[in-house]
Amino acid sequence: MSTVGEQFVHVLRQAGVARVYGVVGDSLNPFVDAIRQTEGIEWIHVRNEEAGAFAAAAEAHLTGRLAVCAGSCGPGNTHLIQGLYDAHRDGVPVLAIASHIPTEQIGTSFFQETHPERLFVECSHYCELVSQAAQMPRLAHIAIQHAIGRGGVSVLVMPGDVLHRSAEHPTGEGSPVTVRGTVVPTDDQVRELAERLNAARTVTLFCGAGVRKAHAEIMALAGKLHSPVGHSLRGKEWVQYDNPYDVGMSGLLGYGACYDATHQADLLVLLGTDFPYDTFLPQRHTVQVDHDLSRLGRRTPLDLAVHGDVGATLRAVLLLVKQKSDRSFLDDMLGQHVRALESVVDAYTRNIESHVPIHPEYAASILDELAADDAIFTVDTGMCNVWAARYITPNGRRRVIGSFLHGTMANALPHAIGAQLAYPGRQVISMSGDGGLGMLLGELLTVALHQLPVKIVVFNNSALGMVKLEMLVSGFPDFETDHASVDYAAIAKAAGIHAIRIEQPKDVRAGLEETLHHPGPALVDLVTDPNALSIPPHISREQVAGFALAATKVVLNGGVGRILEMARSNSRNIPGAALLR
Ligand SMILES: Cc1ncc(C[n+]2csc(CCOP(=O)(O)OP(=O)(O)O)c2C)c(N)n1
Ligand SMILES: [Mg+2]
Repeated sequence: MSTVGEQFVHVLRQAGVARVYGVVGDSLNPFVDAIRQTEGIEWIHVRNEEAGAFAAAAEAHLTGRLAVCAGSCGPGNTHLIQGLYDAHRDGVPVLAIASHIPTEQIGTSFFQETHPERLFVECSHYCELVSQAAQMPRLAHIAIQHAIGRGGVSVLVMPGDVLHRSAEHPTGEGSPVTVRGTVVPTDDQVRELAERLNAARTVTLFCGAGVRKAHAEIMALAGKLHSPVGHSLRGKEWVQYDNPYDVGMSGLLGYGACYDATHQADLLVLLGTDFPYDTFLPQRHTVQVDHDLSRLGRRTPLDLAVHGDVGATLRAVLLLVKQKSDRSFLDDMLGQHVRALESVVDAYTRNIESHVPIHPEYAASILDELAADDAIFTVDTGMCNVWAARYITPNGRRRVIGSFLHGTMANALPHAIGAQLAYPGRQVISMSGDGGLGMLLGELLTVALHQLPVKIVVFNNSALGMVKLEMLVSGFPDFETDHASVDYAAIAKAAGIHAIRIEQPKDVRAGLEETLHHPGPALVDLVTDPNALSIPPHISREQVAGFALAATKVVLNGGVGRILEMARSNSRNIPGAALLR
């Protein structure tokens, strides 16, 4: 007769789970022992449960399959919360096991007592206490189905004594559903969408992460409508490549002509995007397509809301959409896009190859050049988001993930751990801020322990750069954002990781090459420029605000790498393009 813990691990195997991330401890021991004894599932020891949850989030994000993390009772599982919020916001299927104090002690203020079934409610679809052996394996199935079916986190709170008891019900052979179906819109909605697309003189498509797998359909629709195609940060990896209609990105980190294209079109079509910054949307003449009904219309009033997967909807509507003949709006926007990119690049990238300290944009552009065609980039919250958005060129095979919705620091390295375990053969690159790396520094030890060949590229500006920028923009003098220099290469070496520190721009290329080609774990500590945003001394508060605005524009409108080449080549395809240049 198996224990509840063994039965539970068996159910996880049936759901295709190959590993569980966490830190062992007391109430969790029966579960961990069941993993020890079970073929095909392993325990991945991390240094902080938060990192375990991030690693599971990355694995679920990249594979689309269920990933699992665990924390022991009380403090062990409260650590999970940051990574669980991240997974839940991203809608990726993660199951967390929060082990719990002995059932007979619940409610007595026992040692380490918390109430995980209350704590994790906000960052999960399903969060339940398993208080009897007889509830299993049913609750395990329900938790898994919630995570996969609704897309997000489920939490099972399991007291150690329950995990240890004998199972009361057979485990069964059934495997849970692990693939989601497609949401097909109604015929009426498809017809109405087609009518609006045909009636509008000019149409812009704005794409989010929900356009994954719909690249061909979007290109076909843009071709028929002569539509500019813009994207959010999360949509970029799915739609920006091989796209002759690209007008860039909208939002705080946006660039190019996306904002104008979305505001000047007669009709804006939001495709698979829950883009949160409503002030960047025109708030009129908008239709939206999304597989999640609850998202429709929550950022902007809609003329039409279509409930359907983007690919399925576009395949249906393409049959009814007529070819437009006038492409002047598209051509105007493509021309504007090139001009926007050219002017800022010229202004910002001069002398960048000899600029000391190393300019982060220079380093990011070389990283983009040298990285593998199918590399997975994990990106820290902070200025690394800006560098990745501008410089990492998508191609349909690369992946770029970050904490783009929850926006937490320190995600990149633990995300890289999950990514590398899920894809042992692929190049995984963690674009880490020095603040982010410092926050979960112990995960260097996880990388070393499991000999994960992740490549950690540290943008070490000795500053909380993004916040420095926010302070400047708000007219605050920057405060507590700059810190003493830390030699992360030395720390990594002490942890047993191959590492180099680079201070001169002339060494960046060779240093990145060496790091990327190193067969095992490797870190490159790039000492980057903290002064791009520094305030001249002795200036008034108003001047600070003015200066900050200018500095922000310089940085946020900064270089854009290979995007410019693509925009130039797209604009060359405009009939009469020579006139624009
Ligand atoms: C857990 C957490 N704490 C604080 C913040 C606020 N915050 C956003 S970016 C940032 C600075 C990040 O610094 P670093 O990792 O060095 O990146 P940089 O911007 O300097 O490139 C901070 C403090 C946050 N997003 N998450
Ligand atoms: Mg920094």
